[in-house]
Amino acid sequence: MTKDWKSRLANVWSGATQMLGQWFSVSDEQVAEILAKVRAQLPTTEALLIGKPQAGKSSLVRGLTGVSAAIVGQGFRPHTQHTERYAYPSGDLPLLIFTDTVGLGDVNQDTKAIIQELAKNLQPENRRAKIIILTVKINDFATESLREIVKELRSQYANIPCLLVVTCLHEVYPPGTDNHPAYPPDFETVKRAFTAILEQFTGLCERAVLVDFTLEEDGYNPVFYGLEALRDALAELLPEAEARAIYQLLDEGASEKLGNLYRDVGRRYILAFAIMAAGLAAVPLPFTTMPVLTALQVSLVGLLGKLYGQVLTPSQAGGIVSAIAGGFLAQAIGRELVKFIPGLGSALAASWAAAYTWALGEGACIYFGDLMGGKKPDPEKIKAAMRAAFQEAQERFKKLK
Ligand SMILES: Nc1nc2c(ncn2[C@@H]2O[C@H](COP(=O)(O)OP(=O)(O)OP(=O)(O)O)[C@@H](O)[C@H]2O)c(=O)[nH]1
Ligand SMILES: [Mg+2]
Repeated sequence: MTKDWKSRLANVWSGATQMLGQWFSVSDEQVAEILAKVRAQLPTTEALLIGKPQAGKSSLVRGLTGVSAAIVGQGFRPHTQHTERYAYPSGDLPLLIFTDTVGLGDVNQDTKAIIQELAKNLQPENRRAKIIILTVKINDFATESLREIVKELRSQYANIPCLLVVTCLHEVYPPGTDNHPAYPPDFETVKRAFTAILEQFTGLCERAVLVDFTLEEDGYNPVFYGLEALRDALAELLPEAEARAIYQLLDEGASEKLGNLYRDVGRRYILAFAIMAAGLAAVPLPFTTMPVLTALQVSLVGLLGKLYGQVLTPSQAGGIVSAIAGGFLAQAIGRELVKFIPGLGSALAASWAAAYTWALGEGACIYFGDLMGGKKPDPEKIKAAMRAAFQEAQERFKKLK
């Protein structure tokens, strides 16, 4: 009896490890195909950033993604005359797409051409949630051409919401103020300027928020003052799924400051992928979850590799996924075996998929970090780090359903 039970378990086990082999060996075409399907289901937000030069558009991208606009979505789309597009975390699997207006001067430039190009980005050719984010400095009242652009866009696309983000608050703080007050700031100077700007944009925006997104070296605390208000305003204007994704992306755990620049940026990407993994585990797809998860992770590892200066094809990335995940996974699933094997148990729990993706990303960062430092990656060190990351992440992602 016991023997029988044991041999059955052994069979299940060997079946599972065989399946593991299959899951990890996805061809480049399969990865591309799966990612295309996943992409179509992602709660992606397209944010159209409109504002004068130096108004703080790129800083908004940094606040929302934790990475600079220069790093977000490198090479996502060729430059056009007036707009540039960035995708986060990647062009393959974007959760946020920013369209940045460039060259929107104070002087009445070719406003018509700019409007035309912006309007192209708002066309409903996909089911992505869209929002216009209008960025204005708190001490800038020369906003005629901005208003003209917004008015025109809104008359063409009445159902796309517009959020007014008023930046650079500390520039109008009373003299002698060397840090932010509790949010929202109730300085008379700020209130007066804000009211004046609101008046200018009456009827053009659904909501307005005050922010001050400084640089670390400016010495202001917090660096992203008003980020929660911005998040809440965005969430309120977006459909539910997209709003939830933004909340998760700005989860306080991820914005902790980290010493290591690569790891810090890497974790931003890992978080985004963990969130996608959770979403996919929860949403029934027309195919089993595990290959999708693998494709997602192959894509994540490819992206992290790029960050560390390694260009990888999907199959090379897949090789790394299986190399660093293999041993870890066999251990981690020991307990959850039944749940884990498609057909035997329920779909992967969302928090499990997220935690596993997170741990894998952490492992990959160590792997690439070692390579970059000219060291041979140490499998034991990677496995130990993944175990720790997995446990911590499971706790953290418990609330993802
Ligand atoms: N104090 C403060 N500085 C800001 C804020 N937003 C942006 N800045 C600073 O203003 C400068 C321009 O900000 P960016 O975010 O690059 O502005 P931008 O609109 O992307 O500028 P262009 O890309 O040149 O059009 C940078 O030095 C930022 O650090 C803000 O809210 N508060
Ligand atoms: Mg910019």
